[in-house]
Amino acid sequence: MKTLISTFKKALKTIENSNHCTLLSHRHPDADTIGSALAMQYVLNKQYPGSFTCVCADPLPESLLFLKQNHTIRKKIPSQTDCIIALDCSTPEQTKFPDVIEEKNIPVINIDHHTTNTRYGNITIINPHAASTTEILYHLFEATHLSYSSHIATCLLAGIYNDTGSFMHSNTTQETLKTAGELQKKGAKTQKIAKKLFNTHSVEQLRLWGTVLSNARLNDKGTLVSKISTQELEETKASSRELAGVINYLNCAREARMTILLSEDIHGNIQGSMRAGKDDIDVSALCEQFGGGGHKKAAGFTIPGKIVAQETWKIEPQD
Ligand SMILES: [Mn+2]
Repeated sequence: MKTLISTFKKALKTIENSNHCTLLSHRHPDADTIGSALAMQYVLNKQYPGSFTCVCADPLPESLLFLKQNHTIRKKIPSQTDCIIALDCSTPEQTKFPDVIEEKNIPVINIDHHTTNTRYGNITIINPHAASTTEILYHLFEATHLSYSSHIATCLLAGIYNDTGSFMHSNTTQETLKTAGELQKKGAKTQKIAKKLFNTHSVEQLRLWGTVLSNARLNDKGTLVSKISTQELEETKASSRELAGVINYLNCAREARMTILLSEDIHGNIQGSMRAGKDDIDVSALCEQFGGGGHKKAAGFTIPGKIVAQETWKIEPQD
């Protein structure tokens, strides 16, 4: 953490010398990437004279609209940008603006907690032991005495809640729980986060999850695989974004060593999500074989193609 703090101080110097910083979140935004961007925007706005814009290429899901100032998030990088801060984005592609990041004309600050982060950018602040990017930010803000209000504490805690699955995933460390306690002390709205992030489902979404759960098949290696085709998705009238979260239910299966969810998207790609049910499985290594990545216990990939059913036949001998 010590080196990260001194790197952060260097980053603050770069930010101080910029007129217009863009704070980038990853595509298919979650509470960690958005919570991080909004918190950074607030803190920097208070401290530095330049202007700060949050940018996310994809629209926010309804569950994140309780985070204050979310209406200030733009879809495109402003042309006058002279500094980029990427938050919770393991690769430049994750931002949907890889060209801007790789042009190398402007400084890029990369703050993240993914083990698979490719360390792009001029300044990298990466801690794979942190449960969320917001957990890293909490420590950076504390160390540099950057103060913030209770609604920013809510943004930071929302990131932790999201990435630990309400403190149920194995990335929940002593440090994570301590940080969550500190954020609650600073006025973070714990109940609101739990309700907005986890207990808001449409009927269509429940129907979609029902289809995913009933499509689940367990193979003889202990892998639970489910799928959803574009046609099945249409039948439920839910949006593909509403798939988020269902894999954690699949991964509840007692028999499953690992879980895979395959879903077709409208661009002719298959989105794959994997979760490890047991400690000895590294799903990020598996997803990397398909050009994806993520964490040891939760990872994903995208490949062009369609899902096809495979049938096998066998003879059942009669006595
Ligand atoms: Mn994250």
